[in-house]
Amino acid sequence: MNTHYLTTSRTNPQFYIFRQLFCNDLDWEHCDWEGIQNVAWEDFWQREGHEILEQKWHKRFPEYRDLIDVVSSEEQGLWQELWEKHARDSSTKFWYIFICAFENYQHDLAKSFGLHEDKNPEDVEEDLQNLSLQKNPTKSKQQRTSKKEDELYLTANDNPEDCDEEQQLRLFGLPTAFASKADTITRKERRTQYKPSSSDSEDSEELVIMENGENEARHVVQSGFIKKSNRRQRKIKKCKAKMPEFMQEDNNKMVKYWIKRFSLFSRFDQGIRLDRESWFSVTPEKIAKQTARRLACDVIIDAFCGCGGNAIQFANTCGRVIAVDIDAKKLAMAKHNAGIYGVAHKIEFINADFLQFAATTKLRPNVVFLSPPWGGPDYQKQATFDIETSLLPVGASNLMLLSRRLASDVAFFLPRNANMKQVVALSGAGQQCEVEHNYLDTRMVALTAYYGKGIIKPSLGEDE
Ligand code: MGP
Ligand code: SAH
Repeated sequence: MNTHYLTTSRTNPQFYIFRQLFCNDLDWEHCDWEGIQNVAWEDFWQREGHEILEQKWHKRFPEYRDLIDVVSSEEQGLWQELWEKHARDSSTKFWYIFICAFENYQHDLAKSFGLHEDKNPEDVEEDLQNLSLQKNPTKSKQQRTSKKEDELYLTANDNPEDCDEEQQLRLFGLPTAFASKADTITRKERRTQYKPSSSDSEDSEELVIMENGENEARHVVQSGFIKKSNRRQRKIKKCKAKMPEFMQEDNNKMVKYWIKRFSLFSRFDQGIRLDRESWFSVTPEKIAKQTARRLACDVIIDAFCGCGGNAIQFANTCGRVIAVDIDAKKLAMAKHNAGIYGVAHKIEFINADFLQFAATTKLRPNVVFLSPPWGGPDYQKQATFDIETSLLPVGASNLMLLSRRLASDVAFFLPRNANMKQVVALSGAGQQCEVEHNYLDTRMVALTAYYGKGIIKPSLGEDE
């Protein structure tokens, strides 16, 4: 298919995680969808809600900082009311985006288990309505009925600040009379008091509209199909002018990675170094942080550390990080990048083939983390990615066997289209694994599978 959809890409996307325990095939009927959804929303809003509210507030009312100390107490009360409304409205907007991600999660999961979910776009919309949301009036009936299976993927323009007020309201399926919008949505009340999160310091709000010929079907932006434009060409040209020379070849293929550079490393501008392979392999910072929170321990081995996306975050949560890579140049970059995050001294960099290293080392870490090569961006060409035949340097079972020689707790970073039956089978007979599906905005980036009693979290509802 050669149609082109435009996608909006933000450099500081929202990060949603849907997690679930598996011990065999997906039992769709007995999945606790509501529980998964609630936990994921709570988790997201606690992690990012405070920062989102603050950012949007200061953007909307830049005068607030100067005024608040000098206004009368009566005016302070009005500001307080305005803040509360802002918090309510913002959580409503982000709830909507979250729901799109959750719908996509269900769809992605069914697909990765080989289940054919016969939902058409109308059903998906109906589900959204059942979650007490209104239909999005910007999508025409024709658009809805002409979508192919893959295009069920829901996206939302999640940067309301970039639209005018009326556009925003339409986008979220809300009436355009401002005062009544919060009342229209009868979703469950959500908490709007959060712990501040230690999120990325830079938030370049650069919004770039780009065309993606390879994955067009997954990138349908609800606001519509936009024709190729000179504007787009100009933006790409502007981007390319800033990119390192080695990224300029390849007919614009590397532009999308450049655009998301701050999502890969929030400190990108402080001199982060990446080679070509690492540009498309590095784990985005928000995901790496989450994995590091989950795998906090005394000693961890990052078996395929590349330019350090994961290793840097492990250094913040683990006592000792052993970072292995077969490519000495990447290791040097990883060390340099770790210096930018002030954690180089906490990481031991080992230039080795992990297969040999694992077979011979006397080290016994608490956890082994595996993020092997998936064969480049072409991994997406397989409808279902075979983790036994397509991972490098060897299949998943072999990597698991080698890793389990070192530790019983092993985590695997895998493609979003990984065959889930194979992912679950890696647990071993009668054992469980926990899988986190990682979404940046409404799109799944990849999944993280956890094996071993020491790192699996109890299932929803059980005590943690
Ligand atoms: P992607 O699919 O290339 O990016 O990789 P995106 O933006 O989802 O692609 P699009 O074409 O759909 O727009 C998604 C993420 O997977 C990357 O950010 C990396 O973290 C991870 N990743 C991709 N590859 C090819 C590899 C790989 O070979 N090894 C590892 N460990 N991670 C990879
Ligand atoms: N998680 C990393 C990216 C890993 S990409 C990050 O976030 O930055 C996969 C890495 O595996 C590449 O850097 C590649 O050099 C390395 N690699 C490939 N074969 C290997 C092997 N046999 N042993 C160790 N590393 C290997």
